[in-house]
Amino acid sequence: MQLHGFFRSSTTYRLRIALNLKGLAYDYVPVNLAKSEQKDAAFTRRNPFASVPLLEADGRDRAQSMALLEWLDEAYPDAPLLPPDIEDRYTVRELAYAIATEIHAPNNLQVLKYLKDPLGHSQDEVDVWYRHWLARTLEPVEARLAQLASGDFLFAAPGLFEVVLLPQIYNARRFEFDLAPMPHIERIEAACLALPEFQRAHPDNQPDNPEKDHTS
Ligand SMILES: N[C@@H](CCC(=O)N[C@@H](CS)C(=O)NCC(=O)O)C(=O)O
Repeated sequence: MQLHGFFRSSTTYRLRIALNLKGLAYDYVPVNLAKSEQKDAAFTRRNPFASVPLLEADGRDRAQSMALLEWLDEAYPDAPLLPPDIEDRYTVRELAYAIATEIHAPNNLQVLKYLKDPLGHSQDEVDVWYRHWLARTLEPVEARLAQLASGDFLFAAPGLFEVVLLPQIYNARRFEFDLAPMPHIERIEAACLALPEFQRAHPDNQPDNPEKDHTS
């Protein structure tokens, strides 16, 4: 398998965690979003959405991270990303898709760029926008977790929810979003970051991160 992605892309980060949790080996092919390589013709021929991640698997190019995560779970059912009970699967999807569609969608790179040019907003205004959409959905996610979760993860093992949550929390910290009032989210974050599958997937540990210590 080949995963085409960018170290800081939260949607690529989702795929790295899921592949690690499932124990699936992959080659990592960097696509430099800072140089707009996702818009190169050679890339858009393979992924017309001009975004990462792109996963080449079983001779087919696949895009769109949520569809990819669901496909991975069906194609490689070991270490499932969804729990066995239908109601628990519903809960995982409720929270994971809320984050994917109501935080990531308004906060993705092309939206943030559009706010600046052509709409003319300053970086400070863009940061306010970013934190607004984080709060708008992390608050109800935290409220749900207060009703449902008391352990290290939403259910017995980390799965689709944690795969989608952790990259958004990484971004929240980059944008100096205050997570202190969200103890359930912080508890799950800490438990995930203690696991090697999450550590290997972290943006700090990717070969295309310019700040990575390549001597270690
Ligand atoms: N819905 C897509 C969104 C993918 C996406 O927006 N990826 C970002 C990086 S996190 C990207 O490639 N952006 C390219 C751009 O903004 O031009 C998915 O879940 O895969």
